[in-house]
Amino acid sequence: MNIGIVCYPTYGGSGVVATELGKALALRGHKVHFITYKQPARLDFFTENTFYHEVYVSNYPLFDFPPYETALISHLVDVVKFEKLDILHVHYAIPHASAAIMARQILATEGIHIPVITTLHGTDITLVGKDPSFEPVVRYSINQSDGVTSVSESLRQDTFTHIKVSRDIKVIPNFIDFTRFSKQDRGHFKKAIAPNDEKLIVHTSNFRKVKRIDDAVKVFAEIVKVMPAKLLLIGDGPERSNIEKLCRELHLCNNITFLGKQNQVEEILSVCDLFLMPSETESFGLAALEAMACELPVISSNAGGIPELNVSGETGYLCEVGDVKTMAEKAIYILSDEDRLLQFKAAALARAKQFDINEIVPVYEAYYKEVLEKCNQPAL
Ligand code: GMT
Repeated sequence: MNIGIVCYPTYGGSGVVATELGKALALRGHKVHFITYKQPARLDFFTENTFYHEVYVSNYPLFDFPPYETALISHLVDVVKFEKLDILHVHYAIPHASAAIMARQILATEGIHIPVITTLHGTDITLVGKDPSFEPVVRYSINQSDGVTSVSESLRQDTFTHIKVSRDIKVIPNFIDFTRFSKQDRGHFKKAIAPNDEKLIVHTSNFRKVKRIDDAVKVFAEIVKVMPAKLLLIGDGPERSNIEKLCRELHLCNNITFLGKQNQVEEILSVCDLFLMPSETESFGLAALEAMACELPVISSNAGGIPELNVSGETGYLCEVGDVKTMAEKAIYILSDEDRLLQFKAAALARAKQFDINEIVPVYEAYYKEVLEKCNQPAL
């Protein structure tokens, strides 16, 4: 198949899923065209069968807001036509779904029919999408897509509740590539960060309010009262300075390290003992899956789709959003007994294996075929 993928090329989970899916499809022999404004972060080396088309938005003094969506639509029309794409798969509804629908309409006037699949990732529904300034366009473009997937059952239900769409949505969960995410021997690194064999707690995110990183720091503040421990914070974003301030106020600067954005996050996860995800809302929790693949138990909130991944009492614990006290108690329970910790680590890995990329990518492939057949296009 000749597949067009539209996504955010940055570090966000939706861009990661889109890029890893595209790379996996390319390895399975499909031609995959990424159409974005910047080279996707994880498209970091040449892979056979992958192509990158940059969307350029020309600047004109009249534009206070450069019209990215219009430029994207024009580029989609161009790429679909000249690369003879069979299907367009857009990740994150805003503005990718409406752009693809508009491109499909333009192409139809030229007798070219391109099916559009929209994958919903989370905040495109739960935070941004339901905002009245976006909601009518989001609903229209979801309803008009030829196929729609969501990354969890929880997000599927949220889409019905918040956006009131009237169509079927297929759940295809996030996935993990074990050739990259698995526990690696990084003893020297562990020694450097935790010279006195401190327990290593880790959190990775894009440092947005929705991640409740202050809760992660407060949970850690309780842990460090009862055992030697360090907290590694990976990622960057608007909340970083607030969190740094909180660490200073709690006199925890010597125990907390801000590592910023990291490309080889699996190397760091490999030396850690526990992952924290106290998010306000989380459609799936890809960062937790990456941690579990590296054998980390997860203390998380029970928001959104996290319970579809983290099994409370087995792979970690689910707690109410904001319940720092219980999160800390459960973390200490897991960390204070070495055998128990090993048991949770093994269970986390076993659960992660249920989301192996090799199991999930064929589900996307089958869905492409189903949508192509529904649109009366030959499934190639
Ligand atoms: O908020 C983020 O972490 C980024 C966001 C995105 O769309 O880039 O992530 C969402 O998509 C991921 C991949 O499907 C999910 O695993 C995350 O749970 C989801 N984030 C939220 O729902 C807050």
